[in-house]
Amino acid sequence: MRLLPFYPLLIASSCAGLLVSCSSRGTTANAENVLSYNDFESLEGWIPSNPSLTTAKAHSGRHSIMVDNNVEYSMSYTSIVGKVSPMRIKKLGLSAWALVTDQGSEAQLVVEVKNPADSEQKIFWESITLGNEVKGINQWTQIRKTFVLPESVEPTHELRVYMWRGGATPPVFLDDVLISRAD
Ligand SMILES: [Ca+2]
Repeated sequence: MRLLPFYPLLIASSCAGLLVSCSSRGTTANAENVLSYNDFESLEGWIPSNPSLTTAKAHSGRHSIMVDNNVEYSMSYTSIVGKVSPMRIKKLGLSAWALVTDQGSEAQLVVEVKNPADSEQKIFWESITLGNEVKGINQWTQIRKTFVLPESVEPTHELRVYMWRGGATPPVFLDDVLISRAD
């Protein structure tokens, strides 16, 4: 399979005049394995006002999402597993660009699978501590991880990807989030 740079259709027009910024994202995946991608550029005005959507920092374009002392959880990717992929997802790939503004940030990038019919049921929860992964403060760093999903994940379950501030109080930013099949 050929490894293709991933340029989502939604931002194709905005990329036309911004080839440098688009090609500098360094976000790649086998196109057929991409489950979702968001650069957060097309949301303003289309969704209810959300304190996580910000123009304070951005890896691409003008927008990213953030958590801080006042924003416990970022905007979340939320979809029913069976809608995400008709085939079972054994491994989920996650790539995102993160920027932290203080040393030792405890903000987490979370992948979670829940049962919408039973919120108490723990299906899957793993996270990446962003402060451990970034190269330094105020530097955009690409975060990549593969999550092995358990066989207990059912098509009716809900897949969620979001940032949780954990113990972080200074802002933490996330942009260009790519969710892919990594089987
Ligand atoms: Ca962006």
